[in-house]
Amino acid sequence: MKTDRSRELFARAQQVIPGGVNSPVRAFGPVGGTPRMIVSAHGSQLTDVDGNRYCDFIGSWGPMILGHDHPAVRQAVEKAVADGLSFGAATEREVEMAELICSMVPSIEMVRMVNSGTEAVMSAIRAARGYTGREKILKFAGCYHGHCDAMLVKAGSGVMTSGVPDSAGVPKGCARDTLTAVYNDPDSVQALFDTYKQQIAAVIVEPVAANMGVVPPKPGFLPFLRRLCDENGTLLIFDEVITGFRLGLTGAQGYYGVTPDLTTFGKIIGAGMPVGAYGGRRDIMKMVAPLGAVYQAGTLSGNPVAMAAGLSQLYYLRDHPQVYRALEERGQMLRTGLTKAAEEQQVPICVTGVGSLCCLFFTGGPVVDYESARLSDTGRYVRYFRFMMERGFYIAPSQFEAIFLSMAHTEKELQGFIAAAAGFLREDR
Ligand code: KE4
Repeated sequence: MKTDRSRELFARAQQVIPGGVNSPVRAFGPVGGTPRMIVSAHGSQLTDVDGNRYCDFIGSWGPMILGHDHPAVRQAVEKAVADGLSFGAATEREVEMAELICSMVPSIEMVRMVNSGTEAVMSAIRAARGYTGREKILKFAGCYHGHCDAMLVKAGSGVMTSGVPDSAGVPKGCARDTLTAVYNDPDSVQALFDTYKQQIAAVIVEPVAANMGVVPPKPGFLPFLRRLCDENGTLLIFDEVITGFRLGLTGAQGYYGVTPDLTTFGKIIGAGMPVGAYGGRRDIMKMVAPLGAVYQAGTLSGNPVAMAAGLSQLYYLRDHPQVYRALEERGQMLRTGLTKAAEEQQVPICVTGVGSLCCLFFTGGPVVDYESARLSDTGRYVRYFRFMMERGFYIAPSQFEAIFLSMAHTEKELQGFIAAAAGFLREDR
């Protein structure tokens, strides 16, 4: 595959952008090779600067649930652009977006628009701390909630101790207030609550973990978190930046029937434009400025063009709920096909997923948390990535990400993916 132009552009990029990218995962670090410079995307197809075409199984990391360049989204954005890009003032579309989210997700009584998932998480954590007057936040190893300081923290020497920074530049003082438990392990959560009784402002969790590969919650895990938070006056935050409006109109909270106190959104609600949001119980959200004492602001929050994009996608999903059955069928087809291919080749892989989220772990599994996910053969994943890329399948350049399916993926494309993956499993002995 010719990648001269991508290589040339990436070399230039590395002179003026850290790592040559504006988000680390795009640099192809774990897999090596030349990151593709993409010039356009339509439906399920990406085209790079060298004219190579790919079937896209990343979908901009989640926003493109309807596929790229969906007519409803494009028309809405073109119309909005004609009226101006940003006013720095309140607009009708923001009211419409807030009313639509509140109407679609029962737990959301009030919502604030921001510009990214990170900003949504950072703000939700601040609101939780402001509301409870407590400072500790409990998260789970392997879950990713964006790059605010409080979330770039890993478990200390022992899981029972306070956190330590997981990035340079994160103050120890900040890390100390972030506790880390084991996903799908109620005992690890109970132990931290026993130790830090009444000090924990919130538990934040990806209701389906999709940043350590895809790891669904074990039955009872989410209800356990809900019960434990209620017993301790702790708030439960569902980070639905990925699962929100992907697992259904009511996201993972509807899919699993567990109601959080706050929810963070991103990705799908912007349809590819920079949008995040956090919302939930009115008594908590009333703490947020200018109504309350928790400060949070943003020049481009609720941007009119971004709202037009997000509104068009959410209206489409609301008015075409059959989309979710179709997405579930696509996910099932892929998971069944990959599992069958592995069984035929007698290769130990663990296929996971929920709805249109899928993951192929190169380990026999089961994969239930970060530790078991890390048993995957990442060397084999690198070979798989290169094999699939060469054949025009654009997948995550890391074992610890997800496959994001869309309404634009055809059965033929899914069967082609399965056949290519089966070819890899056959060849890579
Ligand atoms: P952003 O700040 O990247 O919009 O959202 C952060 C975030 C928050 N919560 C969850 C559950 C997320 O998955 C994310 C971001 N997801 C990654 C994909 N694993 C974004 C890709 C990237 O970092 O470039």
